[in-house]
Amino acid sequence: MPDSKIEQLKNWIFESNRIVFFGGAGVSTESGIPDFRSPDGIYQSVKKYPPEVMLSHSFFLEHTKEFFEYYKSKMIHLGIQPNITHKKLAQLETEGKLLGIITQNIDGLHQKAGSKKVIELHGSIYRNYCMRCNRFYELEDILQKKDVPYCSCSGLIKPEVVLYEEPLNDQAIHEAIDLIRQAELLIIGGTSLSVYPAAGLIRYYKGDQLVMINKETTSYDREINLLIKASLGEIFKQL
Ligand code: CNA
Repeated sequence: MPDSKIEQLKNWIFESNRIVFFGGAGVSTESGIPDFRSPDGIYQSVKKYPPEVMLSHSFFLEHTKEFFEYYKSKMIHLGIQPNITHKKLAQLETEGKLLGIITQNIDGLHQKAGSKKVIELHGSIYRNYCMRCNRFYELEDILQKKDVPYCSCSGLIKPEVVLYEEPLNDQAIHEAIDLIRQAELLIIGGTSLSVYPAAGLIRYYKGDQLVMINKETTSYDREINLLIKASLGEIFKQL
């Protein structure tokens, strides 16, 4: 990684107090949570159906037991800790430089690292609701219930995670657009930018300090002002 790229990024971060971070599953791989599309990602481990099917709304309703088996084994990782990227981003917010984080992740690690303004485009494993009476359940409640989790009212409990075929939460979209529009420096990291409409939100950025830190190429690479093809941990430990 050329030093000039790191220096450029450091300068932009030093000069700005309107930084926004837009991230995906690659932010958490260095904490030990596999992403979808890396060579060792979840896509490679699936035999029967791809994640888009297993984690879809119709599969949840029609094959609820199989859905929860898959969901619990692939999407829930206990005892995982934030890594250097989560921590540095939290620190930048504390220093008044970072306006907020927009994440496609559902793992809650940004909040665990101390970040306050986190827009979770795809929800969180930590929030679960009965589909009948709307009662709230913790993640532990879901894990304690064998197979399919049911509420005391006998309604089905659904994780507040945006499944394939489901729309994003309106408020999350509006907050994300608002944040991106305010950004002077937008850092995108650890995302293949292939899941829509989330990926399309970066189109709302109109500045000229668009940074991408990703291990692999994405279809947006040509539009990036500062493209850093590396692991996030390697870069963030130098910031
Ligand atoms: P993705 O499509 O799997 O892409 C991840 C991208 O990150 C790839 O381009 C990788 O090359 C890159 N990458 C992986 N590790 C690193 C690293 N250490 N440093 C830099 N780049 C890295 O994941 P997206 O987030 O783009 O796809 C969106 C899906 C994945 C969302 O709906 C998520 O909910 C879903 N997901 C979330 C989690 C999580 O919450 N931790 C885990 C797995 C999947």
